[in-house]
Amino acid sequence: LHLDKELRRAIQNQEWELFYQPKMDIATQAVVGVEALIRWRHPSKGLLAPFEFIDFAEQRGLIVAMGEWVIRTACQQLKQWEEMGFMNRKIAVNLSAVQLKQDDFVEKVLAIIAEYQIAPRQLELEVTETTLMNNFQAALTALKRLSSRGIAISIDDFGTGYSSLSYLKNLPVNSLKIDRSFIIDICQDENDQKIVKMLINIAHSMNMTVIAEGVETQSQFHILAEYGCDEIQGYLLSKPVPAEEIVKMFSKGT
Ligand code: G
Ligand code: G
Ligand code: MN
Ligand code: NA
Repeated sequence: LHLDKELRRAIQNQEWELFYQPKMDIATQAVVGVEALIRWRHPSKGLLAPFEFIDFAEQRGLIVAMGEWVIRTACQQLKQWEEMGFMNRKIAVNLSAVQLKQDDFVEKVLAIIAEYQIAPRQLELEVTETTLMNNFQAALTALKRLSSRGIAISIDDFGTGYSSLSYLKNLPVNSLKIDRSFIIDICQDENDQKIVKMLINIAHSMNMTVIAEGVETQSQFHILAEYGCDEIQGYLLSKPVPAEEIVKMFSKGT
């Protein structure tokens, strides 16, 4: 009950901040985009991570307003980066199943990118297999419409949910994010090596790009480069940081 009241106040006062974690293109070694990760700047408890409030916000439906704020703020940020000379960067936002089920979700996203004049390809929506399973038909319909307008769709935490391969077959997916549980031991574990190679091959054969999550070491980076992985994300590059820190990682004109 307490958290409910606090979250409603947080929505009123917009006590949110977006942190960003860079994604690097392996071939060019340029930071090509970021994943937006929400934080709650709580007036007395300090900066709260998503695990402390996302599930609750979903249960109460508050995730809808919060999620719209995330998409709007991400688009504002893209505009701001362009004004600073950093063109064509991409921001990925995480979606909740509750958002995808809203009848007006697609219209809202399209209205926001039109308002900020964002090229649809600059906005990427990350959905997990669990999110998709929650209401597959609604998710499929919404994602197909967004994809047909050019917005990029990626499957987050790939390989940890159910029926992963049927999602690839039926959904308009642009990229797969390989879950960090397959990356953590990739230098030693032959099974992880085989799985990651297989995922990269199947994704490429279906014209999808592959992002490895949770890359923490140079050795992991090298093995992923050797396998032909497209992008990496993880502490090797940076933990999630405020927007000002990300700008230092961009290079102009690329
Ligand atoms: O660093 P981190 O603790 O931020 O992220 C934890 C989890 O919170 C991630 O798995 C991510 O999917 C989720 N998350 C972060 N930001 C958002 C958001 O804006 N919306 C939703 N639905 N989930 C988010
Ligand atoms: O959306 P997703 O579930 O992938 O959320 C990303 C989460 O993973 C965030 O909580 C982020 O802080 C965390 N994370 C990002 N990079 C790394 C990493 O290299 N190692 C570990 N252990 N966690 C990471
Ligand atoms: Mn994610
Ligand atoms: Na993830």
